[in-house]
Amino acid sequence: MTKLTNRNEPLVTHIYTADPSAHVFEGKLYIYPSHDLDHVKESNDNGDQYDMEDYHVLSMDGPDSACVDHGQALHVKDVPWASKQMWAPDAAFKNDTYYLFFPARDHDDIFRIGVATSPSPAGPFEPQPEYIPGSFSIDPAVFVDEDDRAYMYFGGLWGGQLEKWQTDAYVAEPAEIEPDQPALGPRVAELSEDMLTFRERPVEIAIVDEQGNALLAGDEERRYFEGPWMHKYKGKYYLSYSTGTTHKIVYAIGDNPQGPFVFQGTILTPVLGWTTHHSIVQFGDKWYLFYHDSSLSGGADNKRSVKFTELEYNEDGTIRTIEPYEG
Ligand code: FUB
Repeated sequence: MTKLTNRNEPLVTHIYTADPSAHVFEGKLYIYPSHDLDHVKESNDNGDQYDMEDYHVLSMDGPDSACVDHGQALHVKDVPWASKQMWAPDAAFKNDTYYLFFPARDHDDIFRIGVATSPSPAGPFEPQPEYIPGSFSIDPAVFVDEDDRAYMYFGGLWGGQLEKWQTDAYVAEPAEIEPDQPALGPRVAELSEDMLTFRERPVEIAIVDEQGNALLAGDEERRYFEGPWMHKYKGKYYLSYSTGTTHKIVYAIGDNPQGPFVFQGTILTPVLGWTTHHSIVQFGDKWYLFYHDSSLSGGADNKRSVKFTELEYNEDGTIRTIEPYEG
């Protein structure tokens, strides 16, 4: 008998999965995770332990159904511009085509973002020969708005190299950002109609407090670290992300897909394992948080498993904080 997928339990246990980007395509839930490998690597702040090589696509008929692994959808050896580290991907549908967006290090060891296409949400995906011109860093999240305009959000500190892109040029050894300086924000760029290039140069997103002041680099409970996600609820734009060093998923709300966004609070308290990474999706009249933790591997940071749980809003549009190991 096929095993149903329980809330707050790994979607699959035959492979390690992480960084889930969930979407409803063709009436089903499709999940685009990283595929963590069961190997031992040197662990450091550069993220060398996250040495992934390929992607698998998962799907569920609905939140109460079994999870299916559709097998390998793309391998780094088939991407001419990429050398290693296939990190958190996302997918989008437009022009009757499914697009898989993914970061990887290029042959100069610089993270770039590529795109691959398929007629099916399950893949396999055919990569473009070059990375998206002007792309850099990690964790692409692509949001297609109701007017059909598509935006890519991206960027990650430390191993994700965002500090090295404070100007339009890559700087291998950038100056330290002091705690009382404004934090680096994620980047956003509108995508071209064919979804294969940026329509414009990426711009930095402003995340501010209730007084309109930029969050500071030393404000590690609230400032952006990596893993952006965009969703829309009752006409407002919700930018959610990981705080990295304080291990939370938090969010900010804006009136425009490119910001500014006003910080609101915590969606998910820390999970087992250093990283935390999520997505938010509506299925029917309910909303779900997809996330990962390292429980299946007994706490190995680079051997994670994707899980999901329901996400609820308060009357005023704020999100109720989720404690992953309660109830
Ligand atoms: O999976 C590799 C990296 O870990 C992702 O790109 C980050 O968001 C973090 O989850």
